[in-house]
Amino acid sequence: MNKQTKVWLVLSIALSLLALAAACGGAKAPDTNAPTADATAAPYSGPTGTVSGVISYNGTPPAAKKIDTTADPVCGQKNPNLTTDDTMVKDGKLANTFVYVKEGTVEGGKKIGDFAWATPTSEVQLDQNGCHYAPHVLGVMVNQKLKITNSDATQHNIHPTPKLNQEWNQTQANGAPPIEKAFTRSEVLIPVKCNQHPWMKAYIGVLKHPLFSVSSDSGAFEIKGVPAGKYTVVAWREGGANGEEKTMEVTVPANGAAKADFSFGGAATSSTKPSLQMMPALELPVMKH
Ligand SMILES: [Cu+2]
Repeated sequence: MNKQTKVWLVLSIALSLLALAAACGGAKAPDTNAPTADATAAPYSGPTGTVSGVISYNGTPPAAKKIDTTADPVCGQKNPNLTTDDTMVKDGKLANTFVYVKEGTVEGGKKIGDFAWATPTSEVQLDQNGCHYAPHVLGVMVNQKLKITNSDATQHNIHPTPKLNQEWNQTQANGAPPIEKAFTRSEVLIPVKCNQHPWMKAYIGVLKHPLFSVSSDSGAFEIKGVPAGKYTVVAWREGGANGEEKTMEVTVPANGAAKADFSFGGAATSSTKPSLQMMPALELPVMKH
């Protein structure tokens, strides 16, 4: 055996031992079930802009109907003028429209889902007051805490009916402590009913990013902190079996603003399509904390 052969022999034995040590637990085998984007996902740190607009309602909105509350006198006592709240229009502007960034490309070519979006530590509140859900339409991030309170002297039974998340219903008596829940998957939107009062309705949009908003009583909405880029923005409102949605392409400039005015109602419904409620809004990697 010459000197060169000896060196090779020693080297290959050393390498074999190293490989063996790694296989025996020194190095961890890659977890094939882990979302691939998770390992590299970092928070977005580039320039952002806003998406804002006003939601209009064309034509005469359906008149609010008085709700018969005789089934629960407590509701009638506290809220004698309880009316339907599915179409809230003031001066031609529509409230309770859920607007969100659905998909698109961040400047530089990445997607919204390539970034890690931290779950807010703040909770979102859903109150039952006057046998009515307030707010009527709301958004939360995946795994963000939803705090449900009962401000009424009667019992409610909160019952979300999701298609992608876990369904549950829970009784909340007068004076009972808040119920805290969270949704683990993105879903736009989850209808919420009350098993005690059939007229009570709320809608919860669940997203893996914070780029959503709900139009106010004046129809206005604003989504802040949108990474500069090009996106499809969706406006959803309740109505029909699964709601009604409209989409718009917007370009968000760095440190600038993009306008996204939508209109519903009236004759201008040709571009309206039924919302595919079972479709996840945007699948982003699951974030670890
Ligand atoms: Cu109720």
